[in-house]
Amino acid sequence: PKTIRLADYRAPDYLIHETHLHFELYDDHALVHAHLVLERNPQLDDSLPPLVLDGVKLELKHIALDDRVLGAGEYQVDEESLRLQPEKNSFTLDTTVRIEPQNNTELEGLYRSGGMFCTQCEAEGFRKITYYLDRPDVMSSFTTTLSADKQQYPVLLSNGNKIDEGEEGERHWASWEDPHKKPAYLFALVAGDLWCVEDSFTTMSGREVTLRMFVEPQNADKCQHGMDSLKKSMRWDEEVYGREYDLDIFMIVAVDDFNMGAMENKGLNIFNSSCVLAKPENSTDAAFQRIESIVAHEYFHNWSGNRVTCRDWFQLSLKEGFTVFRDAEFSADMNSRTVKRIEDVAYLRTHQFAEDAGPLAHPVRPAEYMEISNFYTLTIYEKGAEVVRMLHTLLGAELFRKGSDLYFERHDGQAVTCDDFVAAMESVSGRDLTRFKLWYSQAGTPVLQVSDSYDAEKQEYRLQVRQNCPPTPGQPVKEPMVIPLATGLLDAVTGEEVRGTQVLELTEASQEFIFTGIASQPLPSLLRGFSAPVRLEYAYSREQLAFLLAHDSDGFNRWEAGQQLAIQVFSEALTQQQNGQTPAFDPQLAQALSKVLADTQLDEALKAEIISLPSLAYLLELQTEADVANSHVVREALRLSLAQQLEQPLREIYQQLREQARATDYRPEAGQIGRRRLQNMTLSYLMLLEQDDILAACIAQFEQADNMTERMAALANLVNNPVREQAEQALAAFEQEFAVDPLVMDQWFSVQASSPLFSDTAQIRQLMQHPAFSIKNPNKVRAVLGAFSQHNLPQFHAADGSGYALLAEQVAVLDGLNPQISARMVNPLTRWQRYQPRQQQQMRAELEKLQQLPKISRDLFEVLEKSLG
Ligand code: HT7
Ligand code: ZN
Repeated sequence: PKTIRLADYRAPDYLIHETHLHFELYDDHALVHAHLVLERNPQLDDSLPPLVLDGVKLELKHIALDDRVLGAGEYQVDEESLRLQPEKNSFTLDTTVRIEPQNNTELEGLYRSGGMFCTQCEAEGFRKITYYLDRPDVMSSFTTTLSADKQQYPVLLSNGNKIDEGEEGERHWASWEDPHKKPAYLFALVAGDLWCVEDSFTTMSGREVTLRMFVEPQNADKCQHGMDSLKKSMRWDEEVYGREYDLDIFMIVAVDDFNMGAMENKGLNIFNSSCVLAKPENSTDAAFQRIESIVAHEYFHNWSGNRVTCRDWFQLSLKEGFTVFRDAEFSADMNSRTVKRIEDVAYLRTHQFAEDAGPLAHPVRPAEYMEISNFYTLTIYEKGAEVVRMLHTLLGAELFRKGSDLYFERHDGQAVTCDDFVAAMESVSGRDLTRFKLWYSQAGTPVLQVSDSYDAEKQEYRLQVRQNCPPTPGQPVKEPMVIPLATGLLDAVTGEEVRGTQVLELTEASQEFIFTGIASQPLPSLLRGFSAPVRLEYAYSREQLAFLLAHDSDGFNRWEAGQQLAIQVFSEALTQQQNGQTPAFDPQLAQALSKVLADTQLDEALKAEIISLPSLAYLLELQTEADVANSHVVREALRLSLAQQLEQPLREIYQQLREQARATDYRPEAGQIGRRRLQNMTLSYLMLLEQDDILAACIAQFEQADNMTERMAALANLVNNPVREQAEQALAAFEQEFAVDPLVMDQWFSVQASSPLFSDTAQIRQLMQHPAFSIKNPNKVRAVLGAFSQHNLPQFHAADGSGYALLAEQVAVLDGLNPQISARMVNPLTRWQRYQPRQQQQMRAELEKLQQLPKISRDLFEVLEKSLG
């Protein structure tokens, strides 16, 4: 496979002004007729180079240039393209291709999911539908006609507005017109026997927009939350960004087989059913919140992605980073801002920092790739969002909004770059952001080393800050970045704030900041709200961390202080365990947490976050050589020790919250979600005590709760309990009740696969034999293999290497079916250098075996090559 480089970007030789498509859909094939109106790109010279259209797995049936059918010698077709020689500046091209959606297991292009036809064109799926200039800077108007069997496919959808429809015997057809020019990756069609839920939205200028959700009939009762989320998103984008929806209809379709979460096709969003369907009895709070944020994310793309799109795929974070920032702010406004930030930062630090420190590290704007599907990464999405957040912090909310208004105004209808986005921010602020843009081109997570000194005589407090960024593949040396360091100062005795949050701007490798008029040695609260995606090093003592946990006015930093305290206590015990001693835990942690539990000012959601220990994955990420087995043992021992020391308050809180839950009708709103989270967190601690009354309470919660959040938490606790029998009984009851619902069965799979006590590799193999499992369905693969390799770390890293072998063997199978998924699933093996020598060897061996696959995909090839070096 060849490497594509940003430096090689060239404007397209030809433009496509109009695209007229006609799809004839049949059970065993589809015919795609395309009529394209093309022109030599007027911005280039007036030569007529060959027209090279992208096309993959297409059987060409007909081709005509300006209505003249071409003879065999007049065009060339290979595995990836169709080449011909135009004779005029402006011309039309007609093609007909035959494709087989029913055999498309890659879920890219036109494929079948259950009984319906659907499409996924981002990034380069359109070329699997018809010959085209499949690149985002070619924007065209589209009309689409679909014809299919009337009974089997009563619903026929595409982008834009329906302009005509009709019937012909057993078949019918519908024509759609999209008034907005768009790149091919935003094209979509759907045909199926679908139930429609309808609502409407009045935009800020008073236009009425029809909202429709299309789902399989059995899911008709799971649409309300998605629809509510959509309306909230539409209102929020008007209020916060001044963005109004621009078509008369907005449609969402739920499909069961989907490689990612959802897709923002113009006017016709297609969703993985797990990311849009929910009802309280079947879906957890986490699912409700995920749906709210994904519906918002896809809707927000209508401006940040669709109206203003990317010039090329190197600019992917232009739309994804900005849109993740927008959806995070939306979720923060709809729920608890602090908790949302905590969740996002925990995720970023565990997973994106790991990516940025490994062999697959790449900048937010990569300079090269082999397979673009591999670049839908945490760096592009989550770090990209942090980069936008830093701009927001540096400019302030008002200027940032002006910058975003200018960006949309300047570039409406265009395909642009990350530089254009930053340029708009420069224009409105008058700032030179050249150095800031290093965030787009330099990979790796910067480390901030902070030290301080206090001069009582001068009443001066000084912060010394050094920054450095470790080498990453292809980037051995880094330049200093612009880093906003939000800082507050606390009185070290009373805990009162002596300096409110101030954003210190780092621009040099080493800098000093002086605070004057400080009456006594303060305690710094650094990187408030996680104002930059960096690793912060400051030598806090445990007492200081406990103090910050009790007093910091910044909720995020209170949580962070608790996490850092827990990390210190854990690390000390881990060293003891590694040296053959019994780990002992500093009681300061339990003392600090007991104060948190007793604090009547703190809300339940934040309490739940604060008493949660850092995940095993994060604790491993912090180690130079990850010691999975000992870390798991010590973390579990620490959890038990906390449960023992905090038993009384934990019991009281659990009982009170469970009572409250029983007395209240379930609603997925922030207050209730926080209370349930704390309730379930206290239960998981208490279950470690292995006491009969607690077990009975857990079983009662499982059996009696009217919502999936409480049921699933109880089930997870039973599955993670040493007595297998109870777990099996609960799992059997659950399976019987929910066997018909694939989304609930995904949770059933995942709760088992994630549990180190319940599932070793033999159990995982058994799960894969279950009739509800299918290797062709990405949700099932994620629920079993994803959960096993990412959440069940002790078993995945089993000493005999069986976890690695199982994953690699399944990746090989997947690669023949769905390369996007195989390249994602292999990820846990790719950071083999992080582990102990024996594990390194075992992981490497599996990766090397995969490299020998006779028909390896480009997706998997690229990941393996980067990982093995
Ligand atoms: N923009 C969408 C990306 C996407 C995707 C990419 C590659 C393969 C399959 C895909 N499905 C959706 C989703 C988003 O970020 O909103
Ligand atoms: Zn997106």
